[in-house]
Amino acid sequence: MKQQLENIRSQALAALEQASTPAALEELRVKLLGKKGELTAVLKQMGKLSAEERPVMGQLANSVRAAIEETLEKRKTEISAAVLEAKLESEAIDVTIPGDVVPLGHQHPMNMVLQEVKDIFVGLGYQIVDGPEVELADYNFTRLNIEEGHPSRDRSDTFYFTDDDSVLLRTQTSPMQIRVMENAKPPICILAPGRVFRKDEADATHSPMFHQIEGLVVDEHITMGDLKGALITLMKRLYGEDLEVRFRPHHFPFTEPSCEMDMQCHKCHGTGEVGGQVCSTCHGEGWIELLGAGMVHPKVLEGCGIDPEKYSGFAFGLGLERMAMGRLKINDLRLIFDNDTRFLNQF
Ligand code: 2U9
Repeated sequence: MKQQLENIRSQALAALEQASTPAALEELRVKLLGKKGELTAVLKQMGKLSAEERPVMGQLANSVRAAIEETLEKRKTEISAAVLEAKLESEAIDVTIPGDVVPLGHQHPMNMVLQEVKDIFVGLGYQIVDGPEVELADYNFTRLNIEEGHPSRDRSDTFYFTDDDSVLLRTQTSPMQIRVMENAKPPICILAPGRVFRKDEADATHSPMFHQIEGLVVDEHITMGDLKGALITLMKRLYGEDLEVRFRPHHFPFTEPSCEMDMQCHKCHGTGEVGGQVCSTCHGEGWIELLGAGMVHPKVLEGCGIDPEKYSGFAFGLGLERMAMGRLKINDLRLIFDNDTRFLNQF
């Protein structure tokens, strides 16, 4: 029995030293110390021993069990340290590896130009106003001195909601200025940017929805000189101080007198030709149309309860898409609405 116990001890210690996983250790513990284990099997034979041998073998058996338990504990600690070490090794993060680049978006080019124009006017003391896109024909046409039967009221040009043509998608942002004039006393100094809608087929220069920016200034002693000052300031800030502009007489029902403002063509510098050919940018005109403007018609002021004998005002309107096309050198309006990132990423 002594030999048996010694064999168990030496084989057990060797096996424990070789075990390399927690599962292998547990298997050995059951095999060596469990109820059906090798040591238990030997102890069961103790009864057969003489009274002198029993305590000696008992002591030996205990020391074998203690040696096995001690080695088991030692290996447990060693193996869990090795497992942790391997885990740390495999999960180590190399903080020097460059990160994945997340593509960042940016403002739509239309918004960039809108923001530029708004910033310029806020700097000049204008308030930005916003209003409904579904409007009354009264505000969109009548109050702006656009009489019944005027071509811009035509059903082929305007999106109406009602059979009596009284509710529509606004064709200009001007109804917003009427709403302000009805409710506020001069001085009025506002900028009304927004979406407008006209029944246009989409092509390189037309879209059924586009953006306008309109401005309105009403006070005592406002003159055409104030109008020119504001618009020349806007254009020089947008296009640079060297810009040459001109004002041409025009007609709008809501302003009197009315004018259009052109800038000198940046391609041909006003000559209308480049290298003996007709300039492709201004089609030989030498000038590029920028916006319309004028002194607010006395009838329009009066209709909003503002005395035209005491007050005068100027107004202007420009198409934002047209402005952005010139500013960003885009030749097809549809590019602005397509939202193709290959186009948008160029800005
Ligand atoms: C009120 C009184 C007058 C706004 C004006 C224009 C001239 C003009 C066009 C520019 C290009 C429309 O988008 S476009 O097609 N607009 O030429 N707009 S004066 O005049 C107003 C506005 C409101 C109460």
